[in-house]
Amino acid sequence: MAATSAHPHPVPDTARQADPFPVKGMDAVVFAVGNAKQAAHYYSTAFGMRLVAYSGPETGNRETASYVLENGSARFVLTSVVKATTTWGHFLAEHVAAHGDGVIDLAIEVPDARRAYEYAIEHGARSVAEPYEVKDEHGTVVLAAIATYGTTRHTLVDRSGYDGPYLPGYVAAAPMVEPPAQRTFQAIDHCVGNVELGRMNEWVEFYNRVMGFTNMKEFVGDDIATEYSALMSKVVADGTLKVKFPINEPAIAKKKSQIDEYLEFYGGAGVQHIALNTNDIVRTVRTMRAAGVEFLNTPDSYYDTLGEWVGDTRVPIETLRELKILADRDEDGYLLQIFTKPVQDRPTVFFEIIERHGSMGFGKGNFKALFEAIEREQEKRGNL
Ligand code: TYF
Ligand code: FE
Repeated sequence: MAATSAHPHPVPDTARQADPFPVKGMDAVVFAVGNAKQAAHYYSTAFGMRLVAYSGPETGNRETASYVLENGSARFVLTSVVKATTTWGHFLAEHVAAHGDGVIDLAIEVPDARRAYEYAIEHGARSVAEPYEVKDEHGTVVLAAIATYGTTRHTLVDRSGYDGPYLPGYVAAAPMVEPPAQRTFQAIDHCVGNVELGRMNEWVEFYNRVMGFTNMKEFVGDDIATEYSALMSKVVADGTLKVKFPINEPAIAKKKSQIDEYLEFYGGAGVQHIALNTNDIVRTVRTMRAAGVEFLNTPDSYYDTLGEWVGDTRVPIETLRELKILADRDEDGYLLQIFTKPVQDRPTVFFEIIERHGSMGFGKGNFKALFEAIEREQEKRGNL
């Protein structure tokens, strides 16, 4: 058959226009840390990630050392300053001095970084980097960046013209240790930000306006906040739900908010937790616990009544109790989740491991048990 100029089933323009800010997913979570070499070792040995790329003095980069770790589609980049010479090196050094180890960039993969950037700027985003290209023998990547809460940014990444290990300037690297036989997790489920008192709605509206993200139905409102959570939370997501950003703010409640503790020790707004998807949370938690990862504790009383309301989760309640895994159910299905303690000395960034079976919620049924567990840790630190 002869080729025709018109595609027999053209994508209607309305469908193309429906998403003003199309995203492919999370590109990377970029951390600025004091010692990227050791952090890369921790995420390799304790989290089961695989080192895939590196940039540093040995590759001609005299200023910073960056380790790229992957697990399925989840990508972390750990960056440290070797010797600050440019604005970027000084920014990183000052960031670590002010905030401790933390997330500087929630990078989003987009089909067109120039368009995404232009849309964001037209809708009021603050520019961090105008669109630019980086090239090497593997092809070209188009990058741009906009500011979000605190000192955090969103780099917009179009890597469709690139087949190297990460970005130009990086070389492929071998794993630091043999990764676990079975993956511990395979994707980034959501990335949570803590913002200052009274500013949650402002940041929710920022994502509505700048990225066309819409609000998901799960949130922590005034009622829950005053009763026990000491925080308020709303979730924004892109139309495909691949990128989900809950935003928390402290609430004035009976106890000092865990969000205030974060803001005090981080020195402002920033990323609070990164949730990671697994298909087998029982194995993941066993593997990570055996490697020394500390998870929040959950009292036995939680498991005494869990079976009455959560129904069948395919994992015996006794296994959930043994590993302190939480479970929740809504009209769409169920989820299993667990939270690590903070992964640095400051009570700031932590992780969540989540196994979803239909539910697209965030564990509303667990908020009480979870926030009480966080408060027990806050109390041990003398911050309650
Ligand atoms: O991402 C979420 O919304 C859940 C619940 O400080 C949550 O993981 C919310 C706030 C918080 C810890 C967990
Ligand atoms: Fe979460």
